[in-house]
Amino acid sequence: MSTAASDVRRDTSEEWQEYYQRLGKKNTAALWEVLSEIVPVQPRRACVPAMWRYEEVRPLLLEAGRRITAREAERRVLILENPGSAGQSRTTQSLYAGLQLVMPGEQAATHRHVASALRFVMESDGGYTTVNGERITMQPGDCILTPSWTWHDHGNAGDKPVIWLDGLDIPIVNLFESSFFEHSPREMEPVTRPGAMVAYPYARSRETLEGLYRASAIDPCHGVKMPLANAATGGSTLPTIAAFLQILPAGFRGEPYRATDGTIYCAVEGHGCSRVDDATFCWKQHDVFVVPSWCAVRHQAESEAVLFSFSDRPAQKVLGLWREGQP
Ligand code: 1HN
Repeated sequence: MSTAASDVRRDTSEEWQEYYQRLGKKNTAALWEVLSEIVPVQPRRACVPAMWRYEEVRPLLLEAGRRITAREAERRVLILENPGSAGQSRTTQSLYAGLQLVMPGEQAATHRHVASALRFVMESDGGYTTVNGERITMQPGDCILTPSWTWHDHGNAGDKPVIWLDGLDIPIVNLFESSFFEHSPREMEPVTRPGAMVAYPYARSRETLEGLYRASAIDPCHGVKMPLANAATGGSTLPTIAAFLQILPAGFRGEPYRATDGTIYCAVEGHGCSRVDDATFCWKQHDVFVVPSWCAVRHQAESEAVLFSFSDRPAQKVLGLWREGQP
């Protein structure tokens, strides 16, 4: 470890302390005391690698279903909180993820907020989400977007629990202190945008991925990884969030990769293990794991496997912050 100038300059003598106190009184502070902390040589992260096993979290979510209604809760969600930043309602430094439950016959209220959302469906037979008045059916594996400030509600017309993974850019919105939220005064919002623009049915994306898999070379780190492009703009899935679907061939032994976009993964098909820095997460369908910023990840798959993932990559790219590399 190299010693930063600020480490050697730090002076605790009474004379300096008295000076620092006078600085504090005038709302000033000595940069040389904090520089290496506020501008680290490489990302210093609070978030840590973590995994949530579906078979462990699902019963807790169903228990919430017995304890509180979707109406009472506004949204009945268990936040997948990063253990490195407990109590901060975040999964990576910049993104929030949670598992949401809608019980048969339930309806979650219509509201809108500045934060953008995506939903990745785990269990649904009759679940739907409404975006700006357009009802979109939820099927397992579907990804559905709720762009910033669009009205949305959720319902379950079936007779089994509907469960999905939510991804929102809440920590980004709150970093900028630009959050607004409101309830709809109406029961249903009039249709203002075509729903096809915000829905990625799994059957369709899986077919596209399969085509790519047959036609392209296997990336040594990612297998075959495909972004879910925004149908309206051709750009990233959402302005702040990019979602991906990737296929790992049976027996895949990936090389390590790291990037500054902390990424949330959800296993869709097959099983395998991902090594994230020193942690190893062996996953199967619906398990969720997080690869924090600049942590090396290396995926391995026993059977052919499909992973869904999302990160803040487009936000970092537009700000000129994004970096990647092979450690
Ligand atoms: C929200 O509106 C949803 O609409 C899910 O399903 C999670 C977390 C925080 C704030 C709003 C939803 C949310 C949320």
